[in-house]
Amino acid sequence: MLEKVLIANRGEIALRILRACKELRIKTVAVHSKIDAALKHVKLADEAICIGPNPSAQSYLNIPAIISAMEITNASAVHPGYGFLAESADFAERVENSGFVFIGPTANVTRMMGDKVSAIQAMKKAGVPTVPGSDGTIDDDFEKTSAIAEKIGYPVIIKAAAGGGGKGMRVAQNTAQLKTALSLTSKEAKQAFGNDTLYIEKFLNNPRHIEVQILSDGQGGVVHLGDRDCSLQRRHQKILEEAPAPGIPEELRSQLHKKCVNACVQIGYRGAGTFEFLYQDNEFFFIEMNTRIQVEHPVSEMITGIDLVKQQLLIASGHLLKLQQKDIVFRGHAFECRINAEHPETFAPQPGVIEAYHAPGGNGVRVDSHIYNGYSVPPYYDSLIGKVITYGSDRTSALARMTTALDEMLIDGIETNIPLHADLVRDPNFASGGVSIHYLEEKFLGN
Ligand code: MV4
Repeated sequence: MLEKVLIANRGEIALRILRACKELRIKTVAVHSKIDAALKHVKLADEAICIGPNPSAQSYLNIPAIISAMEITNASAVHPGYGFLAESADFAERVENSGFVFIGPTANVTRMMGDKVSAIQAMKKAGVPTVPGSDGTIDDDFEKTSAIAEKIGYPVIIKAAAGGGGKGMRVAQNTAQLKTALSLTSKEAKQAFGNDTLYIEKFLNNPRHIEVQILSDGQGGVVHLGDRDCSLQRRHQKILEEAPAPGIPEELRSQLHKKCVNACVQIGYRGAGTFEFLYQDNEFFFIEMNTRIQVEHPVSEMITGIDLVKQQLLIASGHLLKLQQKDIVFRGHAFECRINAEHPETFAPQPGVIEAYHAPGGNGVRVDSHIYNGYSVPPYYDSLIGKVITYGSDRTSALARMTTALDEMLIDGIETNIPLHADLVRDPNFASGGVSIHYLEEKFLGN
């Protein structure tokens, strides 16, 4: 077993990782920015080191500072959580070259998935269904690109190979739009990622966002933990997730899960990972793979009883997966509401002191949060301050529990998006299940 893990993150996920380490009797090192000295996991960790000033670029993204902290504390491994350095192949490489374990896939696999074009090509080769598209990158020969777009059929979407998560994409309805879209997206990609490589896909106008969770030991053992529906989002920020994805024919789902498992064997995937798909007209289309633990992982934990972070630690320790697919039983339904320190209507971030906090509870209610009475939400980082997760034997009872939990939760001193969630869980369209990625934004236009 790993002896000592450095947690290269903050907030609720740092606390989540700390808890998993404690259960496995692994020693912990917290690293934090100046303002984050009062974080709950910092106080609970065996050791804590301040790695820099408040801006992430100088602390949570500061690779030399993190590696120095590993050397000073004699940590054996680093858990990157999500965000920050979680999907940095350069970070993974420098960790491993310094003789430490990176809790995640190999740097090469992370690099391959970071380039969306190579990710799609690997998946296509492994038998995972992809979006009809340019089948590789496009060059600056407009006639050639235009012919590709005609063949795919308009509308098409132009995407940056280095993009993902919504940055660097543009839709074109016809040849004229294609020309402008190409030059704008290329400039944007160069600016944002230092890489202007582009590719084209058929644009799906009203899909759902469904993802498949896998665990792979990198030694041939792979299982899936089913799917999640993450369609409720605003400006590429997920708001509310659930597992399993409702209303999908069972045969389609199980075929997809198997394809993801096979792909993990083929690419030599190691760790927890997520295959992201768009789902429209009863078809799945792979778009990206996430090589990290995700914010919404608890909904998959709730319906399988598997602790994904503990599994990550076991895999990183070199253990073969003890889990076999036949032993994973899917039971019930789970929802997760992301609680953000932001104004419920304007979405403006709301840093400040939490004057009072009452967490919800009861049967089937889980709260993953680092906040406490008197905690001050700093203005420097993501506005996520916690997650409310509810479980029920079916979708209706899990949703009823979420409604009760949200009504019970109290956060005073700052505005949060709890009222938004309280409204959403009562939305009849959401209650019937299977709304598209555009639903939330459209609902707000109507308000
Ligand atoms: C698409 C698409 C429609 N058609 N690709 C947005 C983020 C990136 N992960 C991929 N994205 C999309 N790709 C094709 N071919 C629509 C989106 C999209 C989206 C996808 C998932 C979740 C939310 C979204 C919001 C807007 C657009």
